Amino acid sequence: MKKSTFYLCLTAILLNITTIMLAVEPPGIFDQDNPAFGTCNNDVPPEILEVKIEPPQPKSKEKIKIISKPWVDPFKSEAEIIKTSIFYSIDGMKTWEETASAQEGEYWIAEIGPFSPGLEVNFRVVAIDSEDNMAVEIPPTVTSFPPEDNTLFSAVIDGNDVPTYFPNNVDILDVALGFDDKLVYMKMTLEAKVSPTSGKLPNLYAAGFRYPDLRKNPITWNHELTDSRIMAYIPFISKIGFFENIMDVLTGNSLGTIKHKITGNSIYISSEIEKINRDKNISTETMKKEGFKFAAATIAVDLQGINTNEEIPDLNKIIKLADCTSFSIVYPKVHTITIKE
Ligand SMILES: [Ca+2]
Ligand SMILES: [Ca+2]
Ligand SMILES: [Ca+2]
Repeated sequence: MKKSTFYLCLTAILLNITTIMLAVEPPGIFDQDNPAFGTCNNDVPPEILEVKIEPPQPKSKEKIKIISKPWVDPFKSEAEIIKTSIFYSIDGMKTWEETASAQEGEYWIAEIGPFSPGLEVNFRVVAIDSEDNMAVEIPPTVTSFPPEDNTLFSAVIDGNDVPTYFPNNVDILDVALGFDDKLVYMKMTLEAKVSPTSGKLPNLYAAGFRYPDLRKNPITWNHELTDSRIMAYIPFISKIGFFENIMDVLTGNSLGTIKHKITGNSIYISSEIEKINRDKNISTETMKKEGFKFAAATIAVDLQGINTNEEIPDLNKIIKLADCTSFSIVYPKVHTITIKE
């Protein structure tokens, strides 16, 4: 038995958690072999263990090697890194150029430059594995709300899914994140206009943030997103915000200070970065350095099922997954090089 399978079984037995992300899709209006779920049970994203440049203090006329070490924990996932890209900016992070990295053993190496003296070069690393999960560095460049598109960056991989399985208003096309010093900004884009219901059931648009995540605690699994911080919108009951967990989305209150805007096919929500962190003993700075786990899903929810006399409603009965994305480790950071004479 694989170690990860063992942990899965052990956790299932120990915790008996009900969840939005079932290994077997829940019955209901979306009860088919839904391809929109993609690889959402392969939830161990890659991380970026190391990023360095050579030479360490590049001069003009010198090419710069960017050497990164992305990794997927082989005890938890069979996936491998298949692509690592460097995105660099020489105009103060307004526009970005992509350069692919070449694999050399456990390192991925890209070459940029040379650049003129005094220039500030920013770069960020994005690594993708064979399950479409990624590790992504996202610079803190947001200056307004809703954020400008060029200050937001794709944080997961998804796309247009087969329309026969569910309406386009719950088909996630992209989820982008952005940051400033204090806030995290999310933009979820659907294929059709954001709307209150699918069939008879209200829609729930959700993005899960998890820190600490399964990298620190091996006895967690894909269902850990149920207990993540969740940015969510339920248009049917005008509920929007950043919530402690999935139950609070349905019955509790939002955390922190929320801004939101709905424009056609897109949902924008912002909140404080520090609210992502579930462990008060770990600083927000450490969390930024280590990155947090992220994924998004759209869900049809039976709100009437919550208003029963049961103290804890059975999430399996009231929640039906429509679309879900791949998983990422998101690092709110950017690398900066100043070119010497
Ligand atoms: Ca999908
Ligand atoms: Ca579609
Ligand atoms: Ca989709």
